[in-house]
Amino acid sequence: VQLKVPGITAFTTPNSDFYRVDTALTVPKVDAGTWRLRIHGKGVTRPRTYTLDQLLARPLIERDITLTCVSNEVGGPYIGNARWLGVPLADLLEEAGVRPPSKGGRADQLVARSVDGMTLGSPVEDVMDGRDAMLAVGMNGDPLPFDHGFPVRMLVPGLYGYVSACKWIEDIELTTFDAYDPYWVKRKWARRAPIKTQSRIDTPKPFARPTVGTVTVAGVAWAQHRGITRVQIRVDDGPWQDADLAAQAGVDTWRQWSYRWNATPGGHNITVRATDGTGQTQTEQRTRTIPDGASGRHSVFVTVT
Ligand SMILES: Nc1nc2c(c(=O)[nH]1)N[C@H]1C(S)=C(S)[C@@H](COP(=O)(O)O)O[C@H]1N2
Ligand SMILES: [Mo]
Repeated sequence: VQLKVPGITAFTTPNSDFYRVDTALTVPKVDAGTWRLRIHGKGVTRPRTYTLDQLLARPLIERDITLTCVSNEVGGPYIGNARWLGVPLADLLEEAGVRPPSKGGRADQLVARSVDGMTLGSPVEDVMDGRDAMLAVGMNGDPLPFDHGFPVRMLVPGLYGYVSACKWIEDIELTTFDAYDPYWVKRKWARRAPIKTQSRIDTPKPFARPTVGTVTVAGVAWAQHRGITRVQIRVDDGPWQDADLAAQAGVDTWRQWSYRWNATPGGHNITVRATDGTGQTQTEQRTRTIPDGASGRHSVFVTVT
């Protein structure tokens, strides 16, 4: 999964480098001993409250999942990939008596609340459709860092962070999209926000001055929960050329790619596009990040000397 190309983003993002996006002016320092998680609401026949020890005593899964912020611009840095250890969330919901809408459940929105009052809403259907939605307690072999939600955060592969990745979580309420708008939805962001297919050129950097000959163009592409099946590169107005893909870790992670370019003298624009596991190619249409994530293609301008 890791190509040996200088300048490419590491497949696994170290915890110390992992982007941080939240509204917390001071990071909550939750006492793990007194922390509780409550699950309640519409269609919950057996409301439950868990301690951290009770969660840790359950079977845990460990998965590579790439997290992305909806506010990430095309080519931007608000994306990271980690190996998360956690409790499967669908199991907890099933124990509480929750059924997804497709099986007659009355709640279509799961609202997660944090100790600092943030609210995030995810589709119950997505959380229970078999993907690795989890309550994460570990990140890259360490306990969850304070910055990333200690002691427990939620993760749902395929959804932007603001509709899935509640840090410092303490409450899960089953409700409907009609009945409740969480924090960012009240501020005009979309109710539902699956991650858009995207790709980024990590090397060469914008305005680099590589020398004539073979230049390795490389980067990452992501379409969480659909996977990446193809990445293509275009130089100036030339034809799209297939890049080489690194092995795919899974459909929920980004995928590295590289392309050996025979660089000729002068200024050149290099553009990337990715195709996801459903066969859809990333759109050329540029949109802003609000309301449901930026689309469009990343390109870099370089001068070959
Ligand atoms: N409690 C809380 N959880 C939160 C947020 C927040 O502001 N408060 N921000 C969300 C957003 S917008 C994103 S993109 C992810 C970022 O997670 P990270 O900071 O661990 O990268 O956390 C989500 N969970
Ligand atoms: Mo975000």
